[in-house]
Amino acid sequence: MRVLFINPKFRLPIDTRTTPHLGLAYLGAVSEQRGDEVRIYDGDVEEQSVEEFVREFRPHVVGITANTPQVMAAWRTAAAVKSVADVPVVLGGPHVSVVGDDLDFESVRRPEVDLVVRGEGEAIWTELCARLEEFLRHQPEFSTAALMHPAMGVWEGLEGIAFQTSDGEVHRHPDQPPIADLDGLPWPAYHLFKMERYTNLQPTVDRVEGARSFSIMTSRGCPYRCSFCSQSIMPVKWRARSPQNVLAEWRHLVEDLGAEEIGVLDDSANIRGHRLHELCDLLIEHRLNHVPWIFVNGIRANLADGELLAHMKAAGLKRTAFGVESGDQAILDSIHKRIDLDTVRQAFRNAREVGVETIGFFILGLPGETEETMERTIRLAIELDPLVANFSMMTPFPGTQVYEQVKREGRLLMETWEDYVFFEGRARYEMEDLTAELVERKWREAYRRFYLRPRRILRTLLRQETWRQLPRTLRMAWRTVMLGGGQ
Ligand code: B12
Ligand code: SF4
Repeated sequence: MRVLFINPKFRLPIDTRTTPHLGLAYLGAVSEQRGDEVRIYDGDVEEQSVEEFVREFRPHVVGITANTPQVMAAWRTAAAVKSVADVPVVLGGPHVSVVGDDLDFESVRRPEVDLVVRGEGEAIWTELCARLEEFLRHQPEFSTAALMHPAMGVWEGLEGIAFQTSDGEVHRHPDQPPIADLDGLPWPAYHLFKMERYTNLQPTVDRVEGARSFSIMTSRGCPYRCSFCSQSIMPVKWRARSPQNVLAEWRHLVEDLGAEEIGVLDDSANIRGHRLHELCDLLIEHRLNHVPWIFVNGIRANLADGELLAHMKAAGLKRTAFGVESGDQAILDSIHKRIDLDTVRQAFRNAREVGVETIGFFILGLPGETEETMERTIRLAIELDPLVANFSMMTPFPGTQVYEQVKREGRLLMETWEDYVFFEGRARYEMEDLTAELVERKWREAYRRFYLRPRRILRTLLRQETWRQLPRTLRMAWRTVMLGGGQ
């Protein structure tokens, strides 16, 4: 079959990186394993219109990914696809996987969407395509209406999907269990992407032009349940690939694809230290440690001891993020971060001692915050002094505990799903004494106070990258001074 996957275009705040969509890269790989002819249309880098692309490729099925701020673009894209071809359109990704708020039904009720896949997509996609192929074999004159006719029963028993049959009934099948054997998955199909069109991992601090950056995921899921974190895709069960399996893909990225930097996208890569120690041994033994890698989304600070960080540094780790979130212990406890501030401080010290650069993620405006608690967060950021401090305003994503709390006790300030982004300088909810004005003021202050310290400015000026990409540096400086948001 001809299979098309789409990452809908989404207006990104300036200087955010663009990377190939790892989820679609996995789905592309399993589809190719089935023998499908696969194309990926990434709206962030594509020049052709979706309509033109569909007209030329004539897919048998279209799969579109959507996180929350992207979902409306996904619907518009689905409508564009349908305007040129009668082809089944399937939506997947974090937004449509939130069943608590019926967000799967929200999408399948739209005429331009036929099915929704919830959770990890690889196994479901394979089965879905097999059923569609079987249907097509017996229907030389394809119509989506026939495919979705209740009497056809094409989707019977397929777990993890929701759909609307052509009689208007919506159906939700039970979840399918998380993929148990991650080593059994194929490697992401990067050859389906126009790699030269993407940025590097962290364009705000590293070289941009000509970098060959790839992502890898060595584990899925997270055993923690922070109240603000959207976990609709990756279930509570943390599953890891074996070090040997990760090594094989790592080698492929470096030796076959020429990776110059690797972003490790795991939610919590360091749940089991010995797994990482073993991986580091392998990277060193196979001389892959010359290619720098970065934990872009953060590792758990309570599991980042000096020995592990030193070993990872020797294996090529250049930088790691930590989700610090708050400088106030009571707030940290209330969001179930399950960490204390001294442990966070120790993790940053450990990283500094072994020469691993750090990124700190901080959130302002968590439920229960006051001017004082946010002040503590800003002070902690300055004390920890990571290479990059990222301050976001608390954005309650559907399916999270904070979302439920704000719906009960506060007021969401977002009008459409497109507003669910947290780097735009706008507070996203109000609750009791926590006003938008207060959070926005503290957020602007956080950026100014962190980045406009003389010591910090000096450090920036001493970095080669600052001068190598002067226009970008000046743009960032302007944003930091005028708006507050630099990264
Ligand atoms: C890397 C990353 C980014 C990168 C790249 C995003 C990308 N396009 O991949 C960047 C930095 C750009 C980014 C930005 C944002 N991100 Co982000 N990101 C991630 C992260 C850490 C990893 C994504 C990943 O590669 N996952 C691994 C792959 C295998 O999973 P996947 O992409 O979800 O795909 C699987 C399934 O979802 C499903 N699937 C997905 N699409 C489809 C389509 C079909 C047809 C089917 C059948 C199945 C299917 O099958 C795939 C394979 O199993 C996730 C956390 C996480 N654990 O996933 C957050 C995450 C996706 N991001 C999140 C958020 C909030 C954002 C931002 C909105 C933040 C902001 N700035 O305000 C922006 C949105 C910008 C945008 N344009 O969309 C949330 C999404 C929550 C939600 N309800 O939407 C997540 C879940 C983090 C979290 N726990 O809160 N992000
Ligand atoms: S914020 Fe990090 S530790 Fe907390 S649940 Fe999300 S991924 Fe896990």
